[in-house]
Amino acid sequence: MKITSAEFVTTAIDPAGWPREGLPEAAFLGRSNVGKSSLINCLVGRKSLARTSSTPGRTRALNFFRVNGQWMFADLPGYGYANVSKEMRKGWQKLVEQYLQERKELRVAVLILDLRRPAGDDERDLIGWLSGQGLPFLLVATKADKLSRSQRQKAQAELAHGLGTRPDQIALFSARTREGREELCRRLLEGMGEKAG
Ligand SMILES: Nc1nc2c(ncn2[C@@H]2O[C@H](COP(=O)(O)OP(=O)(O)OP(=O)(O)O)[C@@H](O)[C@H]2O)c(=O)[nH]1
Ligand SMILES: [Mg+2]
Repeated sequence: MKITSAEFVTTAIDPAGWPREGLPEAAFLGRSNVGKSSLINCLVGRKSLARTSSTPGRTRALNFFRVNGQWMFADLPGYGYANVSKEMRKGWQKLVEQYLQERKELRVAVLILDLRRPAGDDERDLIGWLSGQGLPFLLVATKADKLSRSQRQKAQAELAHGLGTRPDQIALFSARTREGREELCRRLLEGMGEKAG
């Protein structure tokens, strides 16, 4: 199964704004500016479906995209951006936690990491929390293009160590070179209950 179409559905600031089409859904989450929107654009083969920005914290609401008329992708706001007030941070956290807890259509979460940055408490907490919820999740380290082959392996091992996972549980990805795209598509669609083919 290939991704052949994708369209923006809606932006939601609370549950009342979530789409009600009942399509199986994948959520993309991770630290602010890690490359969530770029990864979605790369997966669906569109340059600017999900908005990207060099200003961290750009995505402040949930954005939903219908893919192949069959699935929904949710681009979640980034967490952990230092330069915002406590109030704003709480608002984001609430938005994301509520979504992850209450969204019935959610089949799989994609936790996006920066291959060059060690995992922090935010990432460990999130993984612990997703595991606790029993929600399947994929770990993806993006911006792989910024490292050489030998640097990558080391970075992947370090990231895995910091997360308490095996290195091979972290898929390498680059929105710039599209490396890792096919593999992620396959695992993602599998996660949503679609046989890869
Ligand atoms: N070299 C490289 N740059 C990337 C890659 N992915 C994203 N970027 C850059 O990283 C910056 C942030 O990307 P976004 O996709 O907007 O990140 P985001 O996680 O959606 O950010 P927020 O919505 O603000 O949380 C942009 O300048 C992108 O061009 C990648 O794979 N390689
Ligand atoms: Mg974004």
